[in-house]
Amino acid sequence: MTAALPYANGPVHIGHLAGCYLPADIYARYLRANKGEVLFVCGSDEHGVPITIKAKKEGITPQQVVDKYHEMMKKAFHEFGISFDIYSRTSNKIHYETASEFFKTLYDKGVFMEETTKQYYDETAQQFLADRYIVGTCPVCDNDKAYGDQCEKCGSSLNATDLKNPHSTLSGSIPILRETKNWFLPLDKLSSKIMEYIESHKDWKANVYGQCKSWLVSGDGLQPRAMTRDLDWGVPVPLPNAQGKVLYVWFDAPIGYISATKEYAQSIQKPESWKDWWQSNDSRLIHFIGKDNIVFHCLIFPAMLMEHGNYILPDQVPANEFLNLEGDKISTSRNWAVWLHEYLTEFKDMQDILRYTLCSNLPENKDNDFTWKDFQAKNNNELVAILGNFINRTLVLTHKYFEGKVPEQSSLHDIDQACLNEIEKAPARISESIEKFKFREALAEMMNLARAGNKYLADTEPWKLYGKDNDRVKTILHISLQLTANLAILCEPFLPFSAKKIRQMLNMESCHWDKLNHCMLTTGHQLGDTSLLYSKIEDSVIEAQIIKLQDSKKQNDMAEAAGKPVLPQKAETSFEEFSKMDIRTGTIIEAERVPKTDKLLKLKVKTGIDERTVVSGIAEYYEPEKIIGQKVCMLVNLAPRKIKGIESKGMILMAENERGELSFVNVVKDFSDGAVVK
Ligand code: B3M
Ligand code: ZN
Repeated sequence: MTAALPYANGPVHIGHLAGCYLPADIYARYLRANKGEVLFVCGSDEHGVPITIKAKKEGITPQQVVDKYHEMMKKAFHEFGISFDIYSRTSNKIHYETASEFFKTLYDKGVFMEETTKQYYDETAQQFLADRYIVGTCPVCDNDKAYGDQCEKCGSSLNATDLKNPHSTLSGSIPILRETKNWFLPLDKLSSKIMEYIESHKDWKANVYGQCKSWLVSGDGLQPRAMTRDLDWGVPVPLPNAQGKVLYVWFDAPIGYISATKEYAQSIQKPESWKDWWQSNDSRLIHFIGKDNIVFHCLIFPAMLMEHGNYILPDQVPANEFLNLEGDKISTSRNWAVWLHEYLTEFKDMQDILRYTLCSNLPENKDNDFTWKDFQAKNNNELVAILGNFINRTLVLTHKYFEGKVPEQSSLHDIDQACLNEIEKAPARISESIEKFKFREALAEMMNLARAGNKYLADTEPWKLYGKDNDRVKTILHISLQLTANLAILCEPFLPFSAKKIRQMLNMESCHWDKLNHCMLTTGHQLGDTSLLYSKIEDSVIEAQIIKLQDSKKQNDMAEAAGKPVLPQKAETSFEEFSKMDIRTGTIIEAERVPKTDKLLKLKVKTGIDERTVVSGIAEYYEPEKIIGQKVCMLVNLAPRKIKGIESKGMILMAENERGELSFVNVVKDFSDGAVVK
């Protein structure tokens, strides 16, 4: 199992977690508890233009950038309980060797086309502009911030020369084309093989399979793609006469999965055992990624593996869509994110609450939203009120009545039997969902078991029976404890920190899911000490986070406005043209919203000439009640227009700033209506 290697150019945020690391971790933990043999690898992606751009921005070397962020990400993942068997990095010696060897093998087999082509070159910066060094308009979707290798909006994989209006991100200048030699993977020729491979994976998630198919068949189909770059940061091309050239980051990065496995194999003193994972037919390769990485994992990497010949191919690629934050796209550059390392310090020992909120909102089939209010609600209404409440009541009552020893079960009522049935059915239900990569559904099934427990206690009310029917109390708590024991195991993939705590409170070991049943704890078993699993999150905590986000939005808007040039002057006009405009001062005397619109107000204005109706698009900035009596300037001889069925005669003049905010324009002296503006 792999999770996408994150670029070591910034810290991890919740979008990354929801995109692939959390689902991958749930799956890995599930497999370990069920199937036994799993290796979960990841590491930092330390090459490519994102790293060198960051280095330039921070005024440090690329190596310093990757050293900093590699350590930071590794630590944050670990503290969040992402259970990689190894977290490696692509600047490792073993990775250089593996990637070079892989390239050489393809080269020796004659897979590459060696071609001299024209590539963009920045004359100011004196370098070729690979990938993210160049931005322009996507030929597919018209996004004007597409990169030289990919459009992040529509997901198309691009060559820099496909972009319209290309310009250099280094100097802003318009690049020129200059000849250079590179090695291309002829995806066009491999297209039918790739198609056959994709066709054999109709079991993939619809979003993944659909994207792959559309790339294969739309437009001109797959095109040859350069696997080398004219750059000085990366794995050097292992050929003579290739000075100043490195492997394309998307060539070397997926090979990073293989080198990470090698590093792991060495660390357990079985250096050859990496082959058991990568070159053996009884192994299964699963890539967890975000949707922007689909093309590389489903088409290009498999093509590389096929052409190499000695590797198994990805069997599943459960890619997720994107997670938004408070309704807005998460953005590193705009600091619109919840950063994992910050969360971990601000919410000490609360990893599972974030894991729970993210898991229940995973963007499995479509983009989804994270909000702090929802985070609070998930904690207070679900973790505290259901899971925590059930377990706490069960344990506290057992300590209170039976000195913390599992009481014995006697004859069963229907309600007990129903509860035992729920316990029996839960593992299969959860497994089934996890195996289909439906983690939200799986989490809901796990919580349904806790809900069943909560309801069982509420219905049987053992606290009312104590002293009257102690056998009954014993049976009820016996069953509740068995349910708790099952939850301790079943919640582990989702909530590993809670699972550990529950096991400690129950004083029990972990076990495989096939050992689960309703007799996990023997009668008389001594429980450990009890403490609360979760506590309520107060409004003030959530408000502080929302304010933090709003602050970063304000800072961004200000920075954006400061950096935004004012609109250039319009083309020349004549006094004669201008004189045709009859602009007068006036006063708003009535104002109301135009029904079913967000922007429009219907105004009545005294113009000095008459009183007339004007429809004005200012409702986002002015409330109708507050503008009665407002002095305005108005173009009175504009041809009347019908807007939403209302005849509008004239136009109120407004000033608009760089953020699109509107302000009235009026005359500073107290002139009466009808004064001419000229
Ligand atoms: N580093 C892209 C990303 O972080 C890339 C993934 C590599 S996986 C082999 O989105
Ligand atoms: Zn696009």
